[in-house]
Amino acid sequence: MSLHAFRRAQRRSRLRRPAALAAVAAATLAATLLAPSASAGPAPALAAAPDIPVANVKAHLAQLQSIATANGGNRAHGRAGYKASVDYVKAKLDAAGYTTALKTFTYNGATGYNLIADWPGGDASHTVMAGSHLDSVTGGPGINDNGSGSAGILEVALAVSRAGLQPTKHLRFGWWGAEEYGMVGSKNYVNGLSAGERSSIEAYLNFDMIGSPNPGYFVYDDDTKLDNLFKTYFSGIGVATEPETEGDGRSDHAPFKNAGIPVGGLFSGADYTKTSAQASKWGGTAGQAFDRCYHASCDTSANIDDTALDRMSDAIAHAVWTLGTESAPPPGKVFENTTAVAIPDAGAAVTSSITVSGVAGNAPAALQVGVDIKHTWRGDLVIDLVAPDGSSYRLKNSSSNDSADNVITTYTVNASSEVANGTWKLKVQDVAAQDTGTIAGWKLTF
Ligand code: DTR
Ligand code: CA
Ligand code: ZN
Ligand code: ZN
Repeated sequence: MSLHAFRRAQRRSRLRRPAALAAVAAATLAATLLAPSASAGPAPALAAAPDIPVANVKAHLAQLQSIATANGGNRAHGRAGYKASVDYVKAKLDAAGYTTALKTFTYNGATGYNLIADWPGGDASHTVMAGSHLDSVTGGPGINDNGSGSAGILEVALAVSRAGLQPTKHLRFGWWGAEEYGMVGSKNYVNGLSAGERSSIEAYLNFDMIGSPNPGYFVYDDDTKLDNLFKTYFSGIGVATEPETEGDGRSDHAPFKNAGIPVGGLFSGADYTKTSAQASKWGGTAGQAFDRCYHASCDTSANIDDTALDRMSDAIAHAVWTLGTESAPPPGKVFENTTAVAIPDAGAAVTSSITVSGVAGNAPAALQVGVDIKHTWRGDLVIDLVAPDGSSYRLKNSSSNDSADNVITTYTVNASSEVANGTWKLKVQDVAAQDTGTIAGWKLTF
């Protein structure tokens, strides 16, 4: 192996996620699927979200528990219990009037499944999405992790149907496969989105563990608007919350965030220990994990706190109703350049220009800069926005350990001190040897 290839292999191997995966056993019983309940006839859309009956959520969990029990004790990727779980959720949604799609992928020699359900109607260019991973670990039924999130969003989706909700925005729900192996299903979904499909998803809400037996109330802190939406809801019902700060890469919101999509979500805690300060505000047991059965065989339907599951499910409904019925913002003026520009490896900066006209006054304080750069090892890249008067705004610094490919995202720039009309430039420089790429296109939205 040449030094060049060795260096590249070394750089790449440094960040690989160890994935010692058990062989997939095949012997299973066919799970008996319940006849899906007939959804109530359409009712007038409700202004505010309805209460989500926690008994309904627990009934879904009972079904997932039965499926695991009938299939070797788990609902893991590549096992019959996972596919039976998908079939159960899909049947409920089909009966409730959703447009469902089963998207397959392969991981570790086994077929994985993502289930996507679209509620017909709403402006598809403004899509609000809620998702949960449906797979368990191989070592248990995964009722809290993550039957709870899966059942919570399922019941909210069914409540949308029961209400005959006619949202201004398009509602989409997703159940992910193989999260436990590194967000494999959700990464596959996001990577399969076109630039237009990506930019149409204006919020992705993730729910992974929402019924922990010694619960906390954690709100993802990745996006101010979505963060505040949940914090305000919980303070309205007198429940204190804390930011979820365990790290962005811990669940299926990560691929969406990496693609520049605003993300939010809720979490009731896993293997970390509840402090006495947390116990004083939330109840439960200090010095004990939020979920002592995390990734264990005891993560059964008995491993759920009903109050947490109820509150979290109601919060999900509140978010879906609120975001889904917001009036869509007036479309901004978009200027785009889709001429490819090659980026020389470890070479001089290159630019791509957009001439803006017909926009009065200065650029906005939240100028949207959509970037589509195809480039392996994106850590090599430094990216700047250059205003017509030559002022430069740093969008991305280089990084020695960002091994991911491509920069496909939307930056928000406070360009309010710049006159809008004139020629704007996207300036890109590859500052490290070996990997190369191209500016595929970029756009400005005023
Ligand atoms: N990684 C998730 C559980 C998990 C652990 N920390 C967080 C933070 C935010 C969401 C989820 C999690 C799993 O094991 O599925
Ligand atoms: Ca409820
Ligand atoms: Zn897990
Ligand atoms: Zn999980």
